[in-house]
Amino acid sequence: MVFTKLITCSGPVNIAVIKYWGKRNEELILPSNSSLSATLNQKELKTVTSVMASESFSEDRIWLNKRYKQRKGCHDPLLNCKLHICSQNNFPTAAGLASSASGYATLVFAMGKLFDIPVGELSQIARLGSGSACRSMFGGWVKWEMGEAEDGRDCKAVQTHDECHWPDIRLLVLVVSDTPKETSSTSGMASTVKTSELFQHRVNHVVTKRLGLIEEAITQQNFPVFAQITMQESNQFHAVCLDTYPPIFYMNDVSKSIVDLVTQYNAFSREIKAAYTFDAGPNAVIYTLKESVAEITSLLLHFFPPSTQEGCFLSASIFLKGF
Ligand code: 2P0
Repeated sequence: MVFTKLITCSGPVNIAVIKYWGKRNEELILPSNSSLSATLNQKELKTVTSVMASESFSEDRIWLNKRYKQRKGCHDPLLNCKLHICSQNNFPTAAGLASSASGYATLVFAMGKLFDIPVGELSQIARLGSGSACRSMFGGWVKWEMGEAEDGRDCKAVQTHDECHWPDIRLLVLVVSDTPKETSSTSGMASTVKTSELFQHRVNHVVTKRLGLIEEAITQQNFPVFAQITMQESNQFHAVCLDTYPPIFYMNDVSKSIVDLVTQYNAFSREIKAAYTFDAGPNAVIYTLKESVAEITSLLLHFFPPSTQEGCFLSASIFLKGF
């Protein structure tokens, strides 16, 4: 009889409010600073991955969004099997929407099930695929602690607050462009570490302070404080990219218009009711509260009507359960 086993899993995207950018060890994927994110629910954005192990396969194969990718083998010595992996995102891949996080997290989770790896070890394995993937292994609010050990044993993701903690928080995802970015996160952050002085200032004097403040704001469900830090973090991350030599630009003119719109909305409201954040791409994520979703959505639709292709509203409502 030929041994065959198939596992299919889906996994979530996470959106950082304290950004990971820069590694102190590229091989072990040890970050230069700790980071913090929220894991989205899987109603709108997710990766679905199937892994099939079979003695009848002659080689390992992987398909990403229906395209066959040439890969080196990942032969498992325990089973005399080759693997066929099929992974699909229901959102733009490599456009700064954390596709590598959900992609690797889901793959590692599926492999873990296939080979009976204890769940507790999976986050650290996911990190080796893509740093931010370790945060997608948990639901709710997740901190990736940079740790101090050289071998990375204390570098791990932990849930700080569960998915029920702040029921009124919402995310709006605005797809500004679905074309893959020009500079990958991996090469971009390596270049930043080598060349940016602002990056040194950030990791030595800024991130730890902000991490403490935002964790407290989340605990207290203090949206204005949470939102201000979120926007300052996004701004500093992109400033660090600009301070990299040669500079890296992830935001475009539409992204900047979204920053303006949120800034004016908050000024007009006389309180901070929305926070933008941008990752390694032009697409925007807006954190807000349930009570403001309708107002912000109508503003966004007015200024960025979907028909013009310049920013389109994609999803609301945050997360729950990692898997
Ligand atoms: C984050 N980003 O914290 C930050 C903000 C992008 C900007 O994590 O080299 O794709 O595979 O570890 O995980 C993107 O980094 O990079 C990222 P690698 P990864 O979400």
